[in-house]
Amino acid sequence: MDVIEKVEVLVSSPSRNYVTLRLTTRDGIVGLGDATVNGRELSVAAYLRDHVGPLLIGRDPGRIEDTWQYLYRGVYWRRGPIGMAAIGAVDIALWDILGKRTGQPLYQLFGGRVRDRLATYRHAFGWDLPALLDQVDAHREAGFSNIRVQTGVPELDVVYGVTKDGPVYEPAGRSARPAEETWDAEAYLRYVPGVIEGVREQVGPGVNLLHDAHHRLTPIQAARLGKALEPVGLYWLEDVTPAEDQEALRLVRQHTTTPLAIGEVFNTIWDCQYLIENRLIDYIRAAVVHAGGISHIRKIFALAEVHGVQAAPHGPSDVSPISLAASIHLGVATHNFAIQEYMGYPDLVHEAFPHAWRVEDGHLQPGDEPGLGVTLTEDLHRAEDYEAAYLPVARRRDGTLTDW
Ligand code: EZ4
Ligand code: CO
Repeated sequence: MDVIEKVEVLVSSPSRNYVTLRLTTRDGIVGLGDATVNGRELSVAAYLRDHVGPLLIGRDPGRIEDTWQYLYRGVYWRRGPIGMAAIGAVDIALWDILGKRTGQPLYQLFGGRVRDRLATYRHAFGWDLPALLDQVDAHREAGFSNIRVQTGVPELDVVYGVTKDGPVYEPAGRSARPAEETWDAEAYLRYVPGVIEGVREQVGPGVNLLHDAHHRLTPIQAARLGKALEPVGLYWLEDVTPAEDQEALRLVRQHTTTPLAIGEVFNTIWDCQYLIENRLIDYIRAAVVHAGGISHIRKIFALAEVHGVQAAPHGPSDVSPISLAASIHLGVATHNFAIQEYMGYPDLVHEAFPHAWRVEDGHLQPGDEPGLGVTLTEDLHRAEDYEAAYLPVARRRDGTLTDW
């Protein structure tokens, strides 16, 4: 029996912060896991270093499910984003080790391919319709036919998903405190449907359009937006209301046939259970890293399959190329996996995490390297590069704190 001999937690910042777990076995097999929680990186790193790492030394890396249960059920104070990302990183790394030990890419260990290629969606944004259309066109020319469209709002200075200066949007800002943004739902609702209709008019019916409301609307506002967008025929409307108020989505559902997606902030199958079992959503957006790793998210996908809900994991730049790899392997091997978000990364991130997965003809491919097919470029993972970064906070016009 091989055993886990070394546990390393790397906090690094190849242009943005990442937390990476590296496990090495006595036989010299290396497994990588992603433990990044955007804006809370050091908490996961400490949880891994102080509490999880010491428990892993000497364990059989092949006992993946038992290790998951040990780290989850064996902890009285469980669940939550920090603990679940830490467990997720261990689980991803153990699957990586299994793949390397058996010489198989992970998708083979999940039962082999159910599809030739994995659909993905890209982000297009613009402060106004012409700027947004430029980005939509660029994605279409690059071969992508699923596009998330986010627009600025004239009455607001800052809007989620949109930057005024440059082609790259990154929500986390490097600063000692979160930036503060003003949010006005009525201003957003006055402007956004017209812009998305404008995009539809330009691109015609052959492009799937998505939109993310980022947990900011009340249930009845969300219902209004869903109804207003019905003529556009969205692929989905995402995160319309704060995700913890799950009954809110029943109200939205009663008013609109626009497909609903939610769940990027969910950590366990129990966060997803009510929405899935009651068929209140069409797509579950939990991510491998934030929902306890490969072993646990497979159970979420299986529950979703039973209830006709499709998997569509979160894939912003804060999900590292390691957990994106895990998601792509699952994506080609899971029947009800609809689409993988791919926000894309700065070049330095690709260099820091060389990966076998690739974009091909507007789709994702996992590659055929054993395990995840991701390695680390050691000298791009320097502890001294880490700098505190925060996601913004939002306030209404009267100063009340609201959901960002
Ligand atoms: O704001 O990942 O669908 N994507 C999103 C993301 C989230 C960030 C937060 O870290 O909502 O852009
Ligand atoms: Co989202």
